[in-house]
Amino acid sequence: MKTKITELLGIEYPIIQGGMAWVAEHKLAAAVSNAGGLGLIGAASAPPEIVREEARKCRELTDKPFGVNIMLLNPNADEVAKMVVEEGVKVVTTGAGSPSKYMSMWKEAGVVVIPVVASVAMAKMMERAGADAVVAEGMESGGHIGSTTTMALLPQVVDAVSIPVIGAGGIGDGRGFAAAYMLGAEAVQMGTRFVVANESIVHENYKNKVVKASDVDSEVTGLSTGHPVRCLRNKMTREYLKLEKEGAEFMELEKLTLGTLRNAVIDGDVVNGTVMAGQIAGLIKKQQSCKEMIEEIMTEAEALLGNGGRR
Ligand code: TUI
Repeated sequence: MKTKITELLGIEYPIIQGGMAWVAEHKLAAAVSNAGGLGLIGAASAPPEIVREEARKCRELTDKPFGVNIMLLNPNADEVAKMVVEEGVKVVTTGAGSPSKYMSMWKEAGVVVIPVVASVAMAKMMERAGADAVVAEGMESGGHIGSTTTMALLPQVVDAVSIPVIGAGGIGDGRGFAAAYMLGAEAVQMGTRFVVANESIVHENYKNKVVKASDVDSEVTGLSTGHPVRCLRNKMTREYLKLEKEGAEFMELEKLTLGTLRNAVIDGDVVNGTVMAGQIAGLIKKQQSCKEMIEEIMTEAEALLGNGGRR
């Protein structure tokens, strides 16, 4: 399936893997790229040298294009932004803020820049700043989110900008792909489905929690602090939401979440840890290779789209 995004990125299928903190390391990114999608390394809060190593290891595992996601709340974001240029990374996506100040450096280096946005205003700003495409991410997504759903956000962003738009948030299978395509997306980005991939290094406890989740098992913490984060309900979210309701201070809430994504992803603490996942977790029932996932999604989507988008 050819779209503006497969052409722009030189990839086979219009499927991008989200740049998830701790989860999106080189093995997952390389597996997605080798399967014909675009794999991303999530720089999250890692120091630049670690991200550099990850990019180098990814290049050893694939000769296909891959990218790096830069989380703009990262205090090391400036250094990571320079590092991607030094390493010749071809694609950069950004999250949780505006990458405007890096844009000229990246464009001069020939990097394809794809900011993740959660609003029409931000999408327009990114187009003006020179972005090659944007990911319109709805609040169904796991992790740090905006406040508009994918169904409402995606077509409004598509109408507001001339650059290609990638849909994200709540997409987990071929039906979701086809729906996003119908709303004008040139590709989709998925996170939660890839969390449970065979090639994902995520702890088995975390994968099991995603596979067992139902449609109503996620919560949004941090609405009061300005950093809303969607994750699966557990002891941590119950305590967090209770404290938040009681009007707890920012620092008291921070104590509950600091370092706890790592505890969940790496150590498998799904009780006190932060188990970031999207609302689509309820749809994700099996662990497969990235190749199987991508082929299954594309086969289903192409059948639906070839049939006027009806099941
Ligand atoms: O960035 C994400 N998802 C993330 S980042 C992350 S790490 C983290 N952990 C705890 C607290 C905060 C972050 C986990 N998941 N998705 C992309 C995304 N970007 N979603 C929403 C946005 C966004 C929000 C505001 C993009 C731009 C924006 O602009 C605000 C501004 O600067 O004007």
